[in-house]
Amino acid sequence: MKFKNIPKCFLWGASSSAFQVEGAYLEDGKKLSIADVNSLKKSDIQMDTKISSDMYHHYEEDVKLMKECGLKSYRFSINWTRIYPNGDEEKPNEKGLAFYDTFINSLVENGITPIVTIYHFDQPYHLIEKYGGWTNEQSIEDYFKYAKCLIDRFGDRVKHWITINEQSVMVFASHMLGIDQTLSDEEKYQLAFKANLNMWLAQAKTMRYLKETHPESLIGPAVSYLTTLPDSRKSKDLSEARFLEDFHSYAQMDVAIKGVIPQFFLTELKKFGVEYTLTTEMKETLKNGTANWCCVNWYCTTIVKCADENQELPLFKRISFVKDKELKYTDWGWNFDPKGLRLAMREFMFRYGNVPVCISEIGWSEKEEVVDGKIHDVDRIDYIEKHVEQLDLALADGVNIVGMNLWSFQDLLSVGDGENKRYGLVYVDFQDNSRRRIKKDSFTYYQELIKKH
Ligand code: BGP
Repeated sequence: MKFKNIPKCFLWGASSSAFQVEGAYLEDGKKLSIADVNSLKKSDIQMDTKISSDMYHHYEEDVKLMKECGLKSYRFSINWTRIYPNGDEEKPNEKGLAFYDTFINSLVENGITPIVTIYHFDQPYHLIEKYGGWTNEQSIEDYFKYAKCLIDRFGDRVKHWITINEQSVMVFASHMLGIDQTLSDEEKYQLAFKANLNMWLAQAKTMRYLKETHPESLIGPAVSYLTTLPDSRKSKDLSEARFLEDFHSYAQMDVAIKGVIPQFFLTELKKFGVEYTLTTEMKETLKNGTANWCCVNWYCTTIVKCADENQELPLFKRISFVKDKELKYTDWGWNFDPKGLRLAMREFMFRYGNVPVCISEIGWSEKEEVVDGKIHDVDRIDYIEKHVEQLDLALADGVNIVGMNLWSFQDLLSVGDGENKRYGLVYVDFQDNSRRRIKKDSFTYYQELIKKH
């Protein structure tokens, strides 16, 4: 299939994050992150971060495969604990920086644009033990020191930056921030939303710094973009569906792009028992450090109905989630609903005009087996094709979409579901110590798609 509206400069890419793909979890000075700690708690039931896809030792082979596939971009994250193993050191770990230097160079040499996520769920665990991680304002400085170090070191070659991956996901799944899960819901929300504000401030400082030092570069968050549909035509369902999008996704984009926390967010926050005291300095930090592009992670649509009309309740007590029997779902409950993507893209344009938007994650998960040396992932191919079709239509609608990075390039460790939930264009044999790679049928499909465009 050839699509008409996709520009030649489109970043056809793929995506991953450090703790999900690298392995080498204590090598070359690296220490534990909260993502490692949470994964190690499940080591008896599923794969953990110790080896995962072992990209740390396979990156040359992987870059070769990326080049063969024709990728124009590769979105990956830097493992915070390779650079600042404890998070509070004065000087970075040179071995960690050297690893990413080599990796970034090999991407650039092969004509692949690096898209770098500064922080993807992996704050150094030491900072959580020491002062409660993001719930403490000191995190703002520790993150900024780390982000600045990356920008200073790699900014000559990296022109596409992502500050924080899926902040609102971490706030609601607050074990990802290291928040004690035995606390009451109210206590957890207090801490998680405090962390939310600290992350916004840290991000704003970083965006300002990048724009001042590298004005030609792009920087913004990767927002978990929920396209939420109402279960019925009733206005109570529609308004709660909209509200979930606003609260979960657009509040994050508003703060990053407009530099202001929207009032609807602050009003809703009170229902969680949380109130922000915003100083003039904080407001200025947000206003002076805004994004000049926005990345979004988009997988499927979400369907909700109003469960309780009492508007005094916090959002998650007012809604319930619904499954549409007519849609296809993965084994993990994520639907196949490509038209939702065009809706999302158009809505982005109506809110933020011509700000460039990049899909930083999109993908289809399956349990897969090798049969006669091959993996026939027909559903993934169908998923890619139908979603690119919708992107093409969104481009025709005028949305400034600059790229699409499939989650994921090679199979990796799923955040919640271990190794059986595979997303890759490249199969990784997790039973085999050498982590053998095999190209799936979707690899060839994507390769041809890129070539045609
Ligand atoms: C996003 C995360 C990724 C990735 C993906 C799939 O929320 O940014 O890190 O894991 O979702 O989710 P899962 O791994 O739970 O299948």
